[in-house]
Amino acid sequence: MQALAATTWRRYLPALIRAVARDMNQLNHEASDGEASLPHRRRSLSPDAYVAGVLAGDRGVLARAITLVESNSPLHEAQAQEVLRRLLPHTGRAKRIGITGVPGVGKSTFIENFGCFLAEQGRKLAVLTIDPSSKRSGGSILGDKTRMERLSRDPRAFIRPSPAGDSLGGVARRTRETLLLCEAGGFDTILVETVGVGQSETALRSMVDFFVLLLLPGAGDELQGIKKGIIEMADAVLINKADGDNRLRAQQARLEQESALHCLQSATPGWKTEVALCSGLTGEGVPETWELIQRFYLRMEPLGLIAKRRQEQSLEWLTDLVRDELLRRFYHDPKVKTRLPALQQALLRGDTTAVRAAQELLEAFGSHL
Ligand SMILES: Nc1nc2c(ncn2[C@@H]2O[C@H](COP(=O)(O)OP(=O)(O)OP(=O)(O)O)[C@@H](O)[C@H]2O)c(=O)[nH]1
Ligand SMILES: [Mg+2]
Repeated sequence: MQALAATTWRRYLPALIRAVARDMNQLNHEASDGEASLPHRRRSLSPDAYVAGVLAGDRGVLARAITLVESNSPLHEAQAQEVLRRLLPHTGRAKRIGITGVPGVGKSTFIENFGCFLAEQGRKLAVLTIDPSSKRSGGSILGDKTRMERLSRDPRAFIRPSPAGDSLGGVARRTRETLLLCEAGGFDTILVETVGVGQSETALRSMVDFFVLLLLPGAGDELQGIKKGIIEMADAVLINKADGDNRLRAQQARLEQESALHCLQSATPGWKTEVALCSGLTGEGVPETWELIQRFYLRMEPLGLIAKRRQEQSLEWLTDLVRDELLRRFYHDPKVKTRLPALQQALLRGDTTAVRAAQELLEAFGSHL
């Protein structure tokens, strides 16, 4: 019996050691990429150390710098802004690509395949998400990573899910800053993904150069929650899952989308939005998607149109930040808070007009500015 146990051990021990080593490796990987799950264990770094580490391509420091920009503490915010300001001269060199589509359209599967293809092409890839509903727990990080298993194990790729517990404005701001940190960290391709069900596509459009909309074949635009506005934002429409029995339906959907696009204004002046077929599952259409994106840059970059778009986006961002902060201050103002319920009631009773009520609130707010 003992001899049997010893033989069994001898046989399985190497496999067991390999499995434990693999898990430890994975844990280390998680710990460095998913820094936010361990925010209190380490001493904080100085701005110099953040800047030097990010520029040296140290992923652990990059992950910690992202955690810093995600922090809500005023002390961290001041530090984060200092780090970002110093890193700004090293940003702007990546291709910024946005990907959207309804839940289940195959975004994660596509990004896994597309990302691995890009890594094989020698590109350094960061994948970010804008998802205001996400819960930053070990579970969700693992969930994202299991859906992009191959990519998350590739040392050339860096995957960072959305911070949780924030408004869309908060998540979008942090994703923008994370994008800049990744560029300073040497990533030359940034994919930002969002679920296309609400306002987050607009936030995404305003931070990327090229915007990809994934559609399902034969699901009908209404079913996919696709509004004209979203199609108008796209630089490429990919009919995904164009494999197996879906092929014919996908070709049909492509024709329909092409004719619909004829009547719409293109998202980027000088670029005709293209419709193509692809399958994130089989990888068909993935190299062609990359060719399409490269063609876009080849056409737009020499004309200065990418730089122009980014400048417009920066100005838009400034306006958004001021508007969001003013709104926040307005609704937190004690005088506004006291008067608002009575004015709302008066408005509903017909005792005042919306314009007068707004004037009174703004006067109350302005009286002690
Ligand atoms: N046949 C086929 N199935 C696919 C393809 N891509 C994804 N799927 C399947 O579709 C389902 C959803 O895929 P995901 O990649 O998780 O979709 P998603 O858009 O990331 O979904 P959310 O994260 O929920 O928004 C999974 O069961 C995939 O296996 C494809 O190209 N072809
Ligand atoms: Mg997904």
